[in-house]
Amino acid sequence: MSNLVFVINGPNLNLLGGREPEIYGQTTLDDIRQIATDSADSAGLSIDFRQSNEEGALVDWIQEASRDAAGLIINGAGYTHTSVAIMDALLASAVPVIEVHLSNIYKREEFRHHSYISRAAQGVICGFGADVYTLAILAMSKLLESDKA
Ligand code: CA2
Repeated sequence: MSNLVFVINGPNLNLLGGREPEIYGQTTLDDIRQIATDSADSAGLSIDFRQSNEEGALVDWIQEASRDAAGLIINGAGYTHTSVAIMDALLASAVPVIEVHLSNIYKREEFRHHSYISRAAQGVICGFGADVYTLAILAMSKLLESDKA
């Protein structure tokens, strides 16, 4: 089985490190890419880290991950709370899915408490800032190890 894990990021996460640092911190998406790459190296995984502001691109990438990768980590950003299309793509996916959010979505506005992605996810990690990506990679490596057994 391949050791490739897709890490897919949704809309506006390209703005990280600029506005709203009180919610999302000062880490940029490029910093997170580096953190995730280092964590994957330590776990013996390789990652393909992507971001798009477009729902259709995210759906295409989920389908690509299902064909080509061993697992998928996703921060759907705003689409988490709205997108049936992303949920359907994830439900059709053959690989394990872990959902991440930088902020604790349950401590925020009511509309952020519902996630379409969670229906298709093995687990959800939120509220620990950029560390959620490291935690998700660790969780994914354990999942993939147990799948091999
Ligand atoms: O906490 C997260 O990771 C979120 O997925 C981030 C989304 C939000 O809609 C979700 O409810 C929770 C928002 C991403 C927008 O990121 C920005 C970063 C800097 C400045 C403005 C937006």
